[in-house]
Amino acid sequence: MFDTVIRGGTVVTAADTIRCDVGIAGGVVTALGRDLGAAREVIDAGGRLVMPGGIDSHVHLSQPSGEGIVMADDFASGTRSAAAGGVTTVMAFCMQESGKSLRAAVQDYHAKAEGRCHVDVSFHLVISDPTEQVLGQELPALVADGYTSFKVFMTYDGLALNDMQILQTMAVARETGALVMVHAENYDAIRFLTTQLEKQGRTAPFYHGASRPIAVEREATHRAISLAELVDVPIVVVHVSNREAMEEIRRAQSRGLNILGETCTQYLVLTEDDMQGLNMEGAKYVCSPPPRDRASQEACWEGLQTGVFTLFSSDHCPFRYDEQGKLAPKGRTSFRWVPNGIPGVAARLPILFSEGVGKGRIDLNAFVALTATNHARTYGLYPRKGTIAVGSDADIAIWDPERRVTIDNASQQHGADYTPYEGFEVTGWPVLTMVRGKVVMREGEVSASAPEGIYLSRGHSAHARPGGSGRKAR
Ligand code: DUC
Ligand code: ZN
Ligand code: ZN
Repeated sequence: MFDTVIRGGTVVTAADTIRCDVGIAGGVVTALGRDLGAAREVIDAGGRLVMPGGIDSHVHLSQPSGEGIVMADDFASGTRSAAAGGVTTVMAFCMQESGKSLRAAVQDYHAKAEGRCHVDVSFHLVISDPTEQVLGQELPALVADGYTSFKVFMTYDGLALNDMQILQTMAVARETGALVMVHAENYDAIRFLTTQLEKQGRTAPFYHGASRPIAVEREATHRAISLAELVDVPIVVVHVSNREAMEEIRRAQSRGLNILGETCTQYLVLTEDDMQGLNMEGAKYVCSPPPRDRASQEACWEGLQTGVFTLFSSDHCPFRYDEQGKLAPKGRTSFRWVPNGIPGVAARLPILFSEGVGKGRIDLNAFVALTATNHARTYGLYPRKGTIAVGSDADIAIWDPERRVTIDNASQQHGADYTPYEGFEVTGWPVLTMVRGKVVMREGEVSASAPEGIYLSRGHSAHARPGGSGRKAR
């Protein structure tokens, strides 16, 4: 007897598209087949797609964001939004604050997440202060404990690491088999351009983009790749926004380097023109790197289609459009102070489905790979997560591929008071989200019962191993 059978749907994985039932017991998939037997609950999926729940490996929740600024989502609201959008696992950044220990940050984040998550969660570590103690003791111990990925920033006051620090951090990743994610923008170039723009009185949010043009991202991407090559480690260049950075990654890959690329929803469907004439309201679109132009959108699609980018994420980093967020008093004096980031964990899958699968840019199997399977492989969760197979967690999203929805803020169910995708029309929508066999969202209603999401300790990335694997296996 199954706990649940999902009957009559089309099951899609990164590899296959098959008409079959899914049998679930004890929170895992126990059978795939035709006319599966009795179950306590039967879910009719006739005419629907049955896909692995989305994994969003790039999400910011409850992150310290500067004086007086509060992130709009904590683990409760952020994971509610994830469930609404067909996502069953989110990987959030656990931010080390300068001068503090990494272990303390991890404990802090567990306290924030514990008992509050509607979907499963895991943490990447953000290394902002790579002291000897952090690199020599804390980080190796944390990797051994299942925190197998960390992010370094090449820009931002209080976060930017210099090249020496990045090399030292990458060396620890090499030794321990962890995966380094890189925010690639040139810090000094941004500071120089920001100062110039301010001198010219160009302080409105619109000028945020001009303070970090494509060359800023391209140069840092090239440098990050070079540093990784020197150390012989794989890296993920995250949130890539344009052709030049994409081609740096492509070139590295064609040279046999193990460089991974990620792009995000905003780089496919937003442009800098969305901020034209908006004055302060342009702050709603301020994120880094900034969305660019139509040609950049095409380049990001090309990256997804050709395998240069294997990860498609939201970079959900939500702030309210009020004085605790985008309109913080300092932020009104210059774009320099506007918190960077936009919400999008619930919009990611419908937008990629509609614009990608619906418009013939990618097929269904690529959709699953880009939104679930590759994230699980890259960050050490596969095959428990990221597929529908016997023995895998029953993390499933059921989609109505024909449903037409105009995205609005209410549909996102996040803590922000706006969505940058307001009015965007999609065809295809997740109608049920299941985490480890439990339905957490049905027809937009996120379950009101106590959240049962758990923390996931992770293994090594499929792309990394202790001792260096900066070159792709031949
Ligand atoms: N980097 C992120 O990864 N998210 C939001 C802002 C940023 O700079
Ligand atoms: Zn970043
Ligand atoms: Zn981010």
